[in-house]
Amino acid sequence: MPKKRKIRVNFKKNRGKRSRGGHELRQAFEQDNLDQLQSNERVSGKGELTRKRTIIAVENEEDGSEQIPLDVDPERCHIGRVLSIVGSHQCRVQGPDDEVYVCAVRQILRTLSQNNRNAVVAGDRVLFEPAPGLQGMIHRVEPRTGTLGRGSGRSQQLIVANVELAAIVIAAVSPHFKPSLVDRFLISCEKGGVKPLICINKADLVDPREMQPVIGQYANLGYDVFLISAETGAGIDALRARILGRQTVFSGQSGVGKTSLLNSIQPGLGLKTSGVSDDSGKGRHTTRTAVLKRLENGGWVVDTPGIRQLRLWDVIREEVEGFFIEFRPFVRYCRFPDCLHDHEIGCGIKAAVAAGMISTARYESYLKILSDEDE
Ligand SMILES: Nc1nc2c(ncn2[C@@H]2O[C@H](COP(=O)(O)OP(=O)(O)OP(=O)(O)O)[C@@H](O)[C@H]2O)c(=O)[nH]1
Ligand SMILES: [Mg+2]
Ligand SMILES: [Zn+2]
Repeated sequence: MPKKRKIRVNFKKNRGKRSRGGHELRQAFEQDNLDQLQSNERVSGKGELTRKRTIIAVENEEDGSEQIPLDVDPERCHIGRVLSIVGSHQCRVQGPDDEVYVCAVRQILRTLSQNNRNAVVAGDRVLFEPAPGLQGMIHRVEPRTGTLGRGSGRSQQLIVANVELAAIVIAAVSPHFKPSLVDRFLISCEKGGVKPLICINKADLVDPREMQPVIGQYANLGYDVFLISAETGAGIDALRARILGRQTVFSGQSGVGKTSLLNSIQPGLGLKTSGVSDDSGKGRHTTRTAVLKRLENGGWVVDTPGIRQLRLWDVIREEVEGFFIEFRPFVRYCRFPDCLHDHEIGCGIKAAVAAGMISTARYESYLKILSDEDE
């Protein structure tokens, strides 16, 4: 039996305000709410008029998301894909007619999401009601699969939804490669049900042999590794073939060349790029929001803003070892069943590191994640 939850929501708090666009749809929508309001107004004990209505949300058993009844005729709606979020209240949605609609989000969807920022995210499939002038209103967000998220304050922030692959991009030279950032990405991918690909860009700036230890480390763990150059095009064909017909998010530090890679994979995307600033060796945060682009031979790619650090969400200390697959055979040699492989004596993991059977870089990265420390 799907779980049901009654939600009391405030009735259109902003009802009195003039909507900026003021288009017909919004007016019709507000009129509907006014009609329902008559039967929902109550005087509370304090003598104030409270305007609330009860909505029954039904939980989706698969992903725990909640669905609420539509108060619009589904015939008037279309299914679209969220290309990007614009400001705090709107998004660009590609409709079935390939037009791009600037849509607002129904207030109840914001109320439902624990974190308003996740009410609608890039990559979402949504039911929206189009309005004149390529505008629209989003009434429902379809259940999400394949998400990439991070901790932000006291909640999770979803970077993108409905992707199958995540290209974790690092640079062979600058900006400096942070192993624990990559390992955090790998964990976030596993939690979100996304398959990671490791992309080492700027291969033109190094002797490929120098990259062998990093390539070997991730390849041995079973991950696909690509040594590529957006500049010369080396390795791009193989990466393009791998993501053909798939939904792939490109993520990593600022300045590693995510956007350059996408322009190289599909010349003509024309996404904006810029250099790494000399003084700090850091990127310039050229890409500001996640943007979906359709590949001409099938599939979608998502360019995302560079991130400095990735706080994991919903991972407790005891769980971290489970994401380091190469630790598994050695855990049973730990003296204490609850060993965190940190300061404990008689630790099978530390013995394996000392014997060269687990890479020191991965073990150090494990310790950093365990103590929630950055690079
Ligand atoms: N030598 C070399 N430079 C590259 C390569 N790929 C990208 N660059 C340069 O690296 C700089 C940053 O590239 P971007 O594509 O803007 O990096 P980004 O990862 O999208 O950065 P953000 O949008 O800030 O997150 C630019 O100056 C690019 O020209 C490459 O393969 N080789
Ligand atoms: Mg970029
Ligand atoms: Zn141990």
